[in-house]
Amino acid sequence: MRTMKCSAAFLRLLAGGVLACYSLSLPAAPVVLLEKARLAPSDGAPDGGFGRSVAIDGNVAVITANNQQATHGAGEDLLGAAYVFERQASGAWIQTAKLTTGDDGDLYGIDVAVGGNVIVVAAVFSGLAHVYEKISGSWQQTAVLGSTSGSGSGFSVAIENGIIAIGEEEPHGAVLYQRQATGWVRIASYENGFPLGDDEYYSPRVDISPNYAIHGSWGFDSDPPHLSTAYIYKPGPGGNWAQPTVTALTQPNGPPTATGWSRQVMISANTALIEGYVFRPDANGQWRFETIVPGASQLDDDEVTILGFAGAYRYAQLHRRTTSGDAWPVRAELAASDEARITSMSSDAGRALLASYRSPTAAAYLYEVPSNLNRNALVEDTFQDGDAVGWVTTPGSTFAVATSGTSRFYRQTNTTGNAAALWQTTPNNDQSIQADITPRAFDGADRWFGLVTRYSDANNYYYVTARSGGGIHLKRMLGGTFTTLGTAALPVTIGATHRIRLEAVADHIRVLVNNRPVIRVRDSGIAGGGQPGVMMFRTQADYDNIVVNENPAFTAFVDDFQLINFDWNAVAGTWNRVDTGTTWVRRQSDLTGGARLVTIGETLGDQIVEADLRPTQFSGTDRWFGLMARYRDDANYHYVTLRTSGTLQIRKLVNGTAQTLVSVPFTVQANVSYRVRLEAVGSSLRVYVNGVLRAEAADASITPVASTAGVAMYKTALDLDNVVIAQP
Ligand SMILES: [Ca+2]
Ligand SMILES: [Ca+2]
Repeated sequence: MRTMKCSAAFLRLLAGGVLACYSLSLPAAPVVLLEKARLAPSDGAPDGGFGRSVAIDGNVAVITANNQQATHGAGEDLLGAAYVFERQASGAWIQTAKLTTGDDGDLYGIDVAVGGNVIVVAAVFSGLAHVYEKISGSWQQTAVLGSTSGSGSGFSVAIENGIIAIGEEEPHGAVLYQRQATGWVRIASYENGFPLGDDEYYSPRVDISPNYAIHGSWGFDSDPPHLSTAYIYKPGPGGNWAQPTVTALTQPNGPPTATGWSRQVMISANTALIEGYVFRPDANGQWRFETIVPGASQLDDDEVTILGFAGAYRYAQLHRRTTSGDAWPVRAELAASDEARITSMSSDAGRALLASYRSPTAAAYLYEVPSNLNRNALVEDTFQDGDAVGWVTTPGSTFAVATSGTSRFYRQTNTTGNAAALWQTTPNNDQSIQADITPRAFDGADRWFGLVTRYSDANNYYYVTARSGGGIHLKRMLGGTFTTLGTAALPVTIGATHRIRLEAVADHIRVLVNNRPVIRVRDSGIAGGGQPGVMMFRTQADYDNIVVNENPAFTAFVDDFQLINFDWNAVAGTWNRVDTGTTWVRRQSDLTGGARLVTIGETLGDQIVEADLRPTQFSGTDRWFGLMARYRDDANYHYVTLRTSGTLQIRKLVNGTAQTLVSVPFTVQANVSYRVRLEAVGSSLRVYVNGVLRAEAADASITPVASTAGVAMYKTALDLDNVVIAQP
């Protein structure tokens, strides 16, 4: 019997301890997507800053590059550029142009917009918006707008339906241009809000839809304050943009904010998104606040899709408006296959474009959003039930469930050749399998243990091998001939547990070690079919905690505290960023009570939480420190405690009431760093310290939806470092 997680359903414990799925209560978890295409500039973006701004419309994607070496005009920035990619009939995205002004210092590319055959690139230091049109198959500059008062100041640009909107600093507002026979003609100039002296915000953000234009006004904290306001313009009779009806919106719930609200504004047909606040006009045309979408950044033209930041920018969330229209749940999680930190995003017509301005490797990531956004169920086998139901072994294999202490696992002891066990159910073409693998003996040199996906027969499958002499290789067996697709370094030690994952998701074939990708290739040699499983060659090995699912794993959150960013919520305690002399850490120094630090940004599935925890001082006896997972709120989460009383405990807090699920002996000392990993996968909870499984428990009382994670302690001072939160 295996434990099941019912992602698309409601997990319920029946009499007799049987887990069952009900498909009534909970919506399905969102699908996890890796990029369909990786868009890399043909010249590698030599001046850096690729991904500063992105825009996608139809088959055209534009990614700007600008390194902005010195900000605010205090020095020179490097040459900006806009790279144009177009989708070919084959489905491939090809770079078709690199646009540039040739001037270094105009901050060309701070913003970009594309609509049909028109691209607009903003250059705020020169106060200009450069307009390009695709003429006879090539992108040509057809106008340079701005530079005089009231003509646009090149900070924010938008285009829709043949009308360009440009933010204007002085007078404060927006300027509209329309393509006419003679060229781009200014048709409206809107002046509203408070012009800001601070050159960090040269002019308001703008956007335009076929029936509305919008700009935001930052506001000013004076007496009386100039409130942050978003101005919406509806063209007058005959579509006259020069004589609009104006609506001014301030922050709707609670006292309006003086500064900062309406910094980010977007409008699409009859929906406006202002700093994550969604507005729509009612039957009388009055704009009404509807709801808040946390982290929201980009509103799609379809009016039902919002892209937002999540997990300290390690992935993006795609929200879809429900058919009843009253909510915007997350329906997809978009991650880059190489864990890039996401800094900019755009979406259109079922595609999303993400980029990482901060990435050392210049790339943008193009996603095709499928029609089915439901994540399929994850299956896990811990072998704690003592059987191996669900596994089919290949001839020449000798598998049996074995026991050591309280742990049960799947042991293979035959060393005459290849040995394998396959997961019996027929999964989707997308297959991921991860396991804790402990080699026990190699029969000779150059032996290996690993995992398989898309295993149709002994001659056709993907596999990963951890080699007896060290190293890990990703291979493909096709028609009986093997090919090595990629390699990475890996210490391989008899008796040590190796956490390895192999994924075949679309043509992304990846190997993860310790929940981080180490080998990534695109390969379509084996497009689908077959089974996932475990495999080894003339090696005795133990397999445990096997997870089989169809989605790629992704790293939702990483923090080594080297950057000053604080993507956390300090729930309790005194937290400071401290330089220890060798690295930056986040230090908790309050010894008077509990201290908790949780991440900003929720994940929607299972969690693997890992960190270096170094206690420096305990006040009193039976003090503790540890990690939290599935943190729903400060009264509901799972956690592990490493205690000065000599135990390690997995606990849960449900409606404020704590309960110990398992307690094992474990000794902690001050000023020793512990690499602690807490896993909450399906109904399983596991704790590893320094890579060794120390305790496990089963609990299904906190369902894995919309939760954060973090660090907790009680009357303990501690240095925190190298936090990683992954979703398997
Ligand atoms: Ca086990
Ligand atoms: Ca650090």
